[in-house]
Amino acid sequence: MVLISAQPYDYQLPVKGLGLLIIDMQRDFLEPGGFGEALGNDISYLRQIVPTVKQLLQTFRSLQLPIFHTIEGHAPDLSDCPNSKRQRGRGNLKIGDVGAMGRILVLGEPGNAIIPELSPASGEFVISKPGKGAFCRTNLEKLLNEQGITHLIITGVTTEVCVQTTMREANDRGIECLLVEDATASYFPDFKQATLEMICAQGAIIGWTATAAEVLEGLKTWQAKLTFA
Ligand code: TIU
Repeated sequence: MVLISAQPYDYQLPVKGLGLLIIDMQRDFLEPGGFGEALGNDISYLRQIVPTVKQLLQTFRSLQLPIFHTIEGHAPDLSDCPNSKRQRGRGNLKIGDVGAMGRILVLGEPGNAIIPELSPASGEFVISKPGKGAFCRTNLEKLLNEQGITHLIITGVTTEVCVQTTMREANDRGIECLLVEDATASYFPDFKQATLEMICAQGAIIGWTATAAEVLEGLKTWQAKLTFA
């Protein structure tokens, strides 16, 4: 049995069925002129996690484990964007308006791309999603089933919006989820902290949290066990 030292108690790694989920590390949220900034947010908090997410991405690649990237975005005709979502924020720029990186939160626009540091490699899955949760109107559930995924290590932005919503959706589908504390970020540090605490409260009601170092340590042991099994 291989364990990751985690909150609220150790997370057990499976022999098979582990995947990495990277949520919405796209220019819209992390770069100036995108949706995040249009909503009045300070994007600098989000940039801080990039090296840590990259380290996890490279580790999962080296272990040849499945990797899933999500992108929040809408069809160019906005047919998948509820008017309620479009009207929120009351910023200068709404979803679909032309911003510094093309149309805000529209699929295929320059701002909708995953940041270059974390660009998906061939063989990795990219799921575009119209909602905050990655299971809403996507094929993610089918894809995870096809890949035999039972356990997800989760990273990305923002902690209390798309990450938490997705983790709750995954948990309800029976997936054992661990959110990496220093590989997720919010525009609001207090919201991030509260999210980490509420996820693992009540004996891991939604799942586990651990640092990237704890996850990497667990994966090292996991690899060694499999190699010599
Ligand atoms: N605004 C905000 O905090 N987040 C989003 O709109 N989407 C995601 O969290 N990806």
